[in-house]
Amino acid sequence: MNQEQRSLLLNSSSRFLPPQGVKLSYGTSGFREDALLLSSTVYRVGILAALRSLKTQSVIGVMITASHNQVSDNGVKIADPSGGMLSQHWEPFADAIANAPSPQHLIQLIDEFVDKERIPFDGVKPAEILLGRDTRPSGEALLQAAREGVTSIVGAVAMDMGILTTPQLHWMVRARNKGMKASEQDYFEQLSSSFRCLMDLIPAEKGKSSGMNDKLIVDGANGVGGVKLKVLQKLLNVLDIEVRNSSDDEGVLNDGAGADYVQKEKVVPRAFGSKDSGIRCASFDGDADRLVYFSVPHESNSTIDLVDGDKMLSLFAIFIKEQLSFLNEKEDIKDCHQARLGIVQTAYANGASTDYLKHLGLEVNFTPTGVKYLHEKAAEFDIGIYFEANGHGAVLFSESFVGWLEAKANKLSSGSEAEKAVLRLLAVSKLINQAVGDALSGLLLVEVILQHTGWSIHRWSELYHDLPSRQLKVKVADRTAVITANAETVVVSPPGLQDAIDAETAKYPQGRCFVRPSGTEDVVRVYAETSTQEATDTLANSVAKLVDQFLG
Ligand code: NG1
Ligand code: ZN
Repeated sequence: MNQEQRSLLLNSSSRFLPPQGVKLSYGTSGFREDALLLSSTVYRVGILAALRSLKTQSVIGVMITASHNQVSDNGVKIADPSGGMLSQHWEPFADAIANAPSPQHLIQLIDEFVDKERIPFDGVKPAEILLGRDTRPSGEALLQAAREGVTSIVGAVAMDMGILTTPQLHWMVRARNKGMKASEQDYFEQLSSSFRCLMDLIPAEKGKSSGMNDKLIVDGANGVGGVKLKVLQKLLNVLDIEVRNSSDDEGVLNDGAGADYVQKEKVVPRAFGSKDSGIRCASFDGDADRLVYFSVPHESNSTIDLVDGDKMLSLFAIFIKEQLSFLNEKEDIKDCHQARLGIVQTAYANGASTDYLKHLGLEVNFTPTGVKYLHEKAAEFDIGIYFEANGHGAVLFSESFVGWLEAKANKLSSGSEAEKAVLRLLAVSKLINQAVGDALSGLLLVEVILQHTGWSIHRWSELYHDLPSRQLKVKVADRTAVITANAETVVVSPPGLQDAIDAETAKYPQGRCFVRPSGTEDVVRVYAETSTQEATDTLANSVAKLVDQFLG
């Protein structure tokens, strides 16, 4: 770095001093904290984004959001050139600069990293960063901090893309780097045109004959998703959707609403109740990268029948598998046998879903929690479907497979089953956000598949029965003391804890239980599954006590 660059950094970083006594960590999905503590972190992530853009000579994204966390929190994460998460190889640098105690330390770290990574400053394209934020009140000021971080790198340009869902920002970064149209309007048009294409390909005898309740009610978590869904709905003009808990309502972001609440508590979000019984309902999280469906049983006021990410994965897998089978039937396109369909889950996937998917003859893989791991694994297949039980997931198509489909589309006889299957698969590859899990695109795919199969939400929910499960959070002195292995299913440290968990779990038939430190909250999470809800709750509580004894 030259003198001009150094003094620019020194000047601006002295206006963003880090909070005292807080250790920040990039975590499962960026930095998250009380918003009041975050301005120096966000400013520094702005610097990191500009360096990443110089290094990759591509557009980089910075998203200001804390997803499902309470409204007083906020967070920041980076979208890499592909639209995916920041390369894990840069995470230690993110941690180091976020925690640098003074501007001098910060500049020294940057200097060393620039040398180590050979980040080019001269004679290269200047850094270009897209900034987005969700609806949190702290977002605007934090976005300014990010902008100051970006522009403290000489020549770097920051563009404020405004209030967006997290997946929209990731989509824009990916589209920009592919030289495609990348505005918010382009996003909406891609989703709506591929959705329409799938609707037009629904077999005549299916569709409306299902008797499924046509109306869909969506809980927007009082975040950004409900607002954007209303825009999309106007473009589509075919779906009957009522949006509740949209941020222009009275409610507080994620407070008693949203996908995280609905999935973990298994109760209706606010503004829903017995009046909605039997109707198909869905819930977004605060930044609309998660989606779950649910229905309210007739006899219920608050409990729900949850249709989680695992069941969404199963629905998508059935549909994709069916399309691939249409291709395989056709003699002249037998080469499609090589199309590899892979499923990716985490330890939080309900055991019944894994059994069901395996029973369908699908290859099921496991990774640690966190989209970065799931996405990376799914990208190894021609079509990779990944979902977390909490509703974050996507259907990824490899570029070579999309190329193969495009070539086939031109050759197959018009109106044949094989041609329709190819066109459906191509439409899914455009409808589903290829950068990151996206509640808006996921919702459209669910809606069109339900119409395609003629299934109601109840028929869908009956694909298999979830094993009773329970998730608990335990506050401990230092959650980083918990170290896990085997896709987070085994605790390696503190010693003795895993043996104690095993001894407890062995008391229950079909018992499964694991603990891991959260990457987004200051807690250790406990997950338990057995054959009855009562036993599951007892197991989860006993293991939570063990965690407290070992780490409290
Ligand atoms: P942590 O807090 O690391 O468990 C949570 C979710 C993840 C993922 C991230 C990112 C659970 C159990 N964990 O991570 O699956 O979605 O948030 O938002 O739901
Ligand atoms: Zn989210």
